[in-house]
Amino acid sequence: MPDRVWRCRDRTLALGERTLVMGIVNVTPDSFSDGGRFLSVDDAVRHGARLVDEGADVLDVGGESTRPGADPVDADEELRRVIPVIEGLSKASPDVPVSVDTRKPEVARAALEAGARIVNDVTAGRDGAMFPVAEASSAGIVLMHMLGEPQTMQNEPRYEDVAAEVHEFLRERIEAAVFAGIPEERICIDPGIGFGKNVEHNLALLRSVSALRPLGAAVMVGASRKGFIGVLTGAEDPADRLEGSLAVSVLAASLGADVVRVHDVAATVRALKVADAIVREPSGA
Ligand code: PMM
Repeated sequence: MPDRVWRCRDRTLALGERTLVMGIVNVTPDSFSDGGRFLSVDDAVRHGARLVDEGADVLDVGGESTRPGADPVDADEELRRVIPVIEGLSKASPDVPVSVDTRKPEVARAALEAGARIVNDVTAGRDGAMFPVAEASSAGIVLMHMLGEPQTMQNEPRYEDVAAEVHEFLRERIEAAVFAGIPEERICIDPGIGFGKNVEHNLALLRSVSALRPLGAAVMVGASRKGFIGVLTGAEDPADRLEGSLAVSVLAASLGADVVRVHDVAATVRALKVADAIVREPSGA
């Protein structure tokens, strides 16, 4: 038996045995690293199915870019982008939980009706209607830290102690979700790498991933192809940030992350097979 689980409607993901991989399916014209590549429904569903073949444990479908400076998208447009893709993926890969990356409760509700099993909310339930939607459907929920709004979050973000402040925020959001009736076993927390953070903030948060574990929820890290990797490696094109992204996934695994959210699933799964073999205790040992 796994020591902990993440419950997402009728699916229970075992935690602690190996690091789970959430594959990214962005259906946006402007996402920072793969925006515009998967705009047709068929293409997006094919891409998601390929990520499943490559070993993705979860697929995350997003229709609103949250890259720094991105303009908000209205609910109708977001629904038009994500619902057919979620329906297609739920049919093509019924065993793999689909997550909807949205901060709008009405989009989350429709996505859950279309077959999604997880709500990935980059605002951690800032809209008060989000928790009731997740509660009513027994969906899994990801609560992520973001400082401010995507349009302005990278304008000189400031913290006294970034790790302490982000951890306290996530602790408070878990408490709020539990108060709204969502059991801890359905919650995953995420420090929100790149969301209102400079390079030093991101590095401090990554160093302190293990401190998130005692909060009780599953822990996710999403750093794939992000800007700080470009700064550290000189890779301006996000597609050239694979090695840096793998370094983060491997270190996140060794620091106790349960899930990594990535674009490059095949390479990440291979890297994690080795990392997990080193850092995870074999069961029964
Ligand atoms: N990053 C992005 C979007 N959604 N969700 C979670 N939980 N964690 C993240 O780090 C995160 C996210 C932005 O990256 P993308 O544009 O490549 O999807």
